[in-house]
Amino acid sequence: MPVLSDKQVVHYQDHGWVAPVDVLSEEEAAGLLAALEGAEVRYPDDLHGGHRNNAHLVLPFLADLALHPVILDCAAALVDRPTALLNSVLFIKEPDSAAHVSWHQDATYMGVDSADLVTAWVALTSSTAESGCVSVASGTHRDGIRPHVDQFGPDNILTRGQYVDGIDEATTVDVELRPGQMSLHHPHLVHGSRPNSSTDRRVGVAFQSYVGAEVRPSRGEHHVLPVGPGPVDPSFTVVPRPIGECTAEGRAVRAAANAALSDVLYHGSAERRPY
Ligand SMILES: O=C(O)CCC(=O)C(=O)O
Repeated sequence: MPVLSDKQVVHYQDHGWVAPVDVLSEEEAAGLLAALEGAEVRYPDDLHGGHRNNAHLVLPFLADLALHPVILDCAAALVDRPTALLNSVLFIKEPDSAAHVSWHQDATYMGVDSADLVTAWVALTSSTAESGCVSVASGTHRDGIRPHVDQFGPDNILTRGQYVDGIDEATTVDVELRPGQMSLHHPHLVHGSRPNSSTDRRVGVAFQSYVGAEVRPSRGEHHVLPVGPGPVDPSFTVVPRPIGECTAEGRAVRAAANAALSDVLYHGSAERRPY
């Protein structure tokens, strides 16, 4: 039986997002959080806020999560024959921190020619209104890409600090998740998140995004992880799953993927951040 019910698929189509979806038990999520926090201690240069992209290329347990059958089953219900994962982002907000994400649409700078993609945002801690969970402007995926302004704010943890004006905050929905649950969102959905005013870390992994079989790069190189069963189009560069934590090979694969991603995300920008 598919993981997502027909009602959930219709909710996604109508609203541009669906949640919560159970991926891991709370115990499994706590195990992955401990594994991630252990890796942050062992490999501080590889895993920090300025180096948050594509950690699944150096951490086998994150690659396993990217290929979790529940996530892939949901992706297959929402896009046409998903073949690959473009990127992942560790969205970590420290306790009582000003870090936030401005209102934006993912597809704006992703450098692919289609919106047949879906992002899976998996909570490894609880993610609540107090801790700055993802908030969504429901239904905004229907109106195409809106103009974005880059602001590069110091506490804005989005790449260019890009934002869409005119979102009525009163109408947005806080997508609260318990550890191990995920939300799924459409690449045209306007979303963002507020600061973490709780006393705990808020840790989420965004698998951004699973692409349908007909999606192609429109700009730059894309280093992708195959998610099968169909072939990945040769216009994408296929990368391997890591075989150990932060190996020399894994680091090289990630560095190349992140350099290519930076060229895509910062296209046309005078400024670049390290992520
Ligand atoms: O984790 C957050 O606060 C924002 C996540 C986000 O913007 C995304 O997954 O596209």
